[in-house]
Amino acid sequence: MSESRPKTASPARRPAASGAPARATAARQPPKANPLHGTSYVLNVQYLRQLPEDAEREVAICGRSNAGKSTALNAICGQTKLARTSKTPGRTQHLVYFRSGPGRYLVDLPGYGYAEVPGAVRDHWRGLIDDYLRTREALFGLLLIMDIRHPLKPFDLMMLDYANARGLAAHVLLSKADKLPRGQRAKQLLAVQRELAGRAGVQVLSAPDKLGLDEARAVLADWLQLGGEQAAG
Ligand SMILES: Nc1nc2c(ncn2[C@@H]2O[C@H](COP(=O)(O)OP(=O)(O)OP(=O)(O)O)[C@@H](O)[C@H]2O)c(=O)[nH]1
Ligand SMILES: [Mg+2]
Repeated sequence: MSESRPKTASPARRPAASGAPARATAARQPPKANPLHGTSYVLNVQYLRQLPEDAEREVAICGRSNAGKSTALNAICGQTKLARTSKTPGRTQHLVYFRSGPGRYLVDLPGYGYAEVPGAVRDHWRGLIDDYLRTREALFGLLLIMDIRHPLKPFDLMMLDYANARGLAAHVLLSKADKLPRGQRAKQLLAVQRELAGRAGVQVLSAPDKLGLDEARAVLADWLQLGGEQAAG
């Protein structure tokens, strides 16, 4: 009689051989799962009518131009080329949609406050972002990125006011933390936490130093209701 194991069964899924030493099995444990790891690019939205219709929950990543939004998104998702990053402010020019699970999206917004972009383009972005923030029902929370050296600018405070008024969750990433010595980093974190007084979560983040990534992942996984095991497919 032939063996009944399906042809697709992979060796990795077979139960461990009964005589295998316990320590060898423990050593093969995978690193802590990143619930955002399966995030993939979906589309660039230039007009609200293009927004995905199956969205149940989404998180918008916002902040001033060049604050490190796209870099943070890549680092949090554990990928290098998911969102485009650039030394030139104004790189992200649409609402860029990424899918982290069924009906779950991360949205990379164009940076606000960038003066060099031609007026007509900037007006279009502004209108698009304003309309999106005002009307998008699936929007659950804002991930607000601020350069740790220049936090809490008027636009940032406006976004937080907006999030609080609309009842959206808000979490602040103080980005580029590697640009400050440790002591100043901690001081800046405390100052921003005090200033916001519980209106938003606040943490530091450095993409090159992989600092604060697990903390940010936990917030997003919670907001988007992603389990560690959940696939993006
Ligand atoms: N040292 C350091 N540089 C960073 C970090 N995050 C971003 N940068 C740099 O900052 C610049 C801007 O990063 P982006 O991620 O493109 O910024 P953005 O906010 O998406 O910019 P726009 O889309 O133009 O609004 C790039 O040169 C990045 O390499 C960080 O954690 N540490
Ligand atoms: Mg960007």
